[in-house]
Amino acid sequence: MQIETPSKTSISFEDFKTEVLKDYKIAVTSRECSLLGRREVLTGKAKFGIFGDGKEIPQLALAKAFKNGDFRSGYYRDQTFMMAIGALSIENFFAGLYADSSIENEPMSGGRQMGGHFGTHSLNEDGSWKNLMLQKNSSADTSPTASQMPRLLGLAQASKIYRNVDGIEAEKFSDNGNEIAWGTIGNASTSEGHFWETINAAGVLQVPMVMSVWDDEYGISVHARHQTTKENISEILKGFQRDEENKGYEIIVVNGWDYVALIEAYEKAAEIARGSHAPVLIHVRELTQPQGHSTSGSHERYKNEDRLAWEREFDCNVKFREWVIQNNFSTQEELENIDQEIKKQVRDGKKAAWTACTQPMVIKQKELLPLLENAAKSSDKKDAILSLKNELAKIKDPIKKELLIAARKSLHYLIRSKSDAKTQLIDWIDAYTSESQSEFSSNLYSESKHNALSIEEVKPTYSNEARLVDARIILRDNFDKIFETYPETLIFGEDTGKIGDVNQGLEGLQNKYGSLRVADTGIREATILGQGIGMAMRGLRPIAEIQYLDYILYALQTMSDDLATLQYRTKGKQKAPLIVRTRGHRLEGIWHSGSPMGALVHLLHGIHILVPRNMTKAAGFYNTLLEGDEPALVIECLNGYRLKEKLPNNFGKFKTPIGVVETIKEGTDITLVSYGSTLRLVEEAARDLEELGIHAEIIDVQSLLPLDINKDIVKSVEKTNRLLVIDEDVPGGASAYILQNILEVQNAYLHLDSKPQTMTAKEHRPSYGTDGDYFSKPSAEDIFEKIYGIMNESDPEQYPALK
Ligand SMILES: Cc1ncc(C[n+]2csc(CCOP(=O)(O)OP(=O)(O)O)c2C)c(N)n1
Ligand SMILES: [Mg+2]
Repeated sequence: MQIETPSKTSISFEDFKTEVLKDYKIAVTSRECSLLGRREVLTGKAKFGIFGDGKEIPQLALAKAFKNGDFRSGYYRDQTFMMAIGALSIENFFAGLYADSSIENEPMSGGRQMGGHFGTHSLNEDGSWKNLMLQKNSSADTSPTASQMPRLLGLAQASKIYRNVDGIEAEKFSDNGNEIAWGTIGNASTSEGHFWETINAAGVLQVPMVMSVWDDEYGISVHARHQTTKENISEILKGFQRDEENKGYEIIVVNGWDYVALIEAYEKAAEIARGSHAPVLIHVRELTQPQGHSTSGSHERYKNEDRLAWEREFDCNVKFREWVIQNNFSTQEELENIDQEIKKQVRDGKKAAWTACTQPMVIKQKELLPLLENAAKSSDKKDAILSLKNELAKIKDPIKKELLIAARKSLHYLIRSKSDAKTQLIDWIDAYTSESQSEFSSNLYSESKHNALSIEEVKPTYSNEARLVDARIILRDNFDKIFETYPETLIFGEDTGKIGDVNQGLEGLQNKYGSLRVADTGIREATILGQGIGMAMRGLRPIAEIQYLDYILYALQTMSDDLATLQYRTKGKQKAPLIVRTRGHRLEGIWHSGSPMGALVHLLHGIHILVPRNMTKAAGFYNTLLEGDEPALVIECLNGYRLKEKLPNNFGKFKTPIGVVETIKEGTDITLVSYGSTLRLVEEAARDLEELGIHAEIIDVQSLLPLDINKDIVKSVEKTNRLLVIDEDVPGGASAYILQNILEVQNAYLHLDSKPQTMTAKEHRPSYGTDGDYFSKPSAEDIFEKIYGIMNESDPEQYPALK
C-alpha cells in the first residue's frame, strides 16, 4: 500500500511506519530521561535538572528537516532534537546531569555547563576546523534567556555570504549557502530585546533562519499574559509577514502535539529558507511541561487544576501515541513493550553514565587511602589523619573535592613532620590538583598553534620618502590589503559601508569589495556582535564594528556571555575568531569619550583586549589577529584619525604582537605605564619634566588582556624604583588592574622606593566641551604635577615643592 506522507512524497506504508516508530522510540527515550533525570536530582546524585519533557514531538519534526551543515542555536529544552540528530546519547544526557568533567563522556561541555546546554564539536583536537558539512551542528548553548538570538543571526548570514561572495574556500562550511540556522526559544524569552532585535535584523538581511518558538504559555511561573502582548507571539509578529510586494518572514503556526502538521510545517519552512533565504518563524503552540520548569520547585504552585488537566491530555507524547495507534502504525500492546524496553535502556544508560563518571575518583580513592594511612604513622596527629581517612573510606562514590579535602587537611596536620609518606602525599596532591584544575580551567583562550600570542611581531617598514599622512589612511590601506588577501574577511557596522565608517578608515572599500563584505547595518549593537559570532563559527573572518566604545554596552552581554565563554564552555570544541573593532577613549561628552576599560577587562576574560596608541599599531593588530584563531576587541583612539603618521609600505604584513608592552621613552627616575590616547599627554608631561632633570620611562601596555606576558614592566621598575599608572578610566578601573599585575604578578613591590600610584579620570562620566574634558580626565598638567609630587616626596631638596 502506498500512502501520502506529510512530506507529500509517497513512500510505502512500511517505510513510513518504520520512520514513525523510530520517532516514537526517541520521544519515549527522551521522556524517560527527563523522568529519571528528575529523580536523580531529588535523590541528590545530581544538583539541578532542566529537561525537555513536553516539547518532544516538534523537535522530532525539526530534526527531520535539519540537514548536514545546518546549525542550531537554541536553549535548554532541546534534548529530543539532539537525540534525534544523534548528538546526545542516554549516557551523554546523564553525564551532563552528573557534571562529568570528561569531554568524552559529556561531549556538550565536559561538565562545565549544567545539563541541558547542548553543542556539537566543530574543532579537531588541534583546534582546526572539522568538516562541518559532514555533520549536524549545534552552537553551544548559554543560560541567559534569548542569548542564543544574536549568534543565530550570524549563523544564518554565513549562508548568505557563502552563496553570494566569490572566492571563499567553503568546502568545510557550506554548499552554496544552502544551510539553515535553526533557532529555538521559549515563549517567555521572546520578551527579551535580543529576540526582537534579531527578528528585525534577519528580516532586513533576508537570511536562512528558521526560528521556532516553543510556547507552553509560561516562563517558569509567569503566564503569557504578563509576557506577550495579546499573549500571542505570531499574532503580534504579523507585520513581518512577507507578501508579493515586500520581503519579510514566512510565519507558520502549528500545534505542538500534532505530529503530521509539525512535519509539514518544518518541511515547508526548510524549503523556503534554503531556497530563497527568507527567514521563517514557526510558532509552536499548545506545548506542555509535564514536570514543571526545572527540578527547583513544582508547577502545581502556579498552574490551576484545569490547566494541569489540559496539560495531561495534550501532552505531545500522549497525543502522538494515540495517533500511532489510531493510524495502525502499532498496537497498544506493541507500544507497551517498546516502552518497557526503553525504560530498561534508560536505566542501564544512567547506571553506565554514573559508573563512568565516578570510576576515576574511586580509583583515586584507592590510591589515596594507603597514603593517608602511612602519613598518619609519621605524624603526632595520627588520630586526626586516621579520622579523615576513615571518613573518606566510607564514601562510596567520592568526588574530587572530597578526595582533596581529606588529602590537604591531612597535610595540614603534617606541617612539622618529615617523612617519605609525607612527600608521597604531597606529590599525590600536586599531581591530582594540577590534573584536575586543567579539567576546569583549560581552554579559556585558544590552545592551538594559531593562538594569538604565538604570532610574531613584524615591524612596519618605510620607504625613504615615506609621507606623513592622516592616520586613518593607514587603516584604510591596510584594510584594503586585508580584504584583497583574505576573501573570507568582511566588515559591517553602522555607517561602515557606504561612507566607509565615520572616520573614513574604510573609504572606498565598499565599491571595491561589494556591499556584502563592507556593509552597513542597522543600529543594533548586540546583533552586530551576534552576526560576527555566528559567521566566525562557520569559518568566515568577520570584523564587527561598534561605532563608538561607549555603545559597546549594548553588545556587552553578548560579548561576555557568549563570545568570551565559547572556547571555555565547550572545552575547546568550538571557536569564534571574531574581531570587534571600535573607537574610543577621549573625544567629547559623556557618550563619546568614555573609557570603561576596567569594566571591559573584568567582563571579557576569554577575549583579547587591545588598546593601540596609533593607527599603525591598530592596523598591525588586525594583521596579527587574522593569522590567529581567537576573538579580540580592538579599540582605536577616537582622537587619532587625523593625527599624522608615517605611511608604511608593507600593508597587510606588519604585525603588532599581543600581550607585549613597548617602551616608548627611556628614563631612570620613574616608570609611567599607560595606553591609548592618554599616552600623548603622558609624553607631553614627560617632555616638560625632562627640563627639570626628571627622566621618566614610558611604557605603552598596548594590550590589556593579556597584559605584559613577558613581565617587562618590572624590569623598568627595577631601574627607576618608582611607578605611576595613568589612564582615563574611573579610579580603581583598568589602572588598578594594571597595578595589581605589576605588584602581585611581577613582584614590583620589591623594587619600590615610593608608593606605587594610579592616576585616572574622575569618578563621573566625562563632561562635555574642552573644559569638561579638562576637569574630568587627567591633563598633561595633572600628570606632570603628580609625577613631580612623587619626586618631591622622594627628594625635597632636589625637587622643592611646587606650591
Ligand atoms: C536573562 C535571564 N533572565 C532570567 C533567567 C532565568 N530563567 C531561566 S528560564 C526562565 C523562563 C523561560 O521561559 P520560556 O522562555 O517560556 O522557556 P520555557 O522554560 O518555558 O521553555 C527564566 C526566567 C535566565 N536564565 N536568563
Ligand atoms: Mg515557556
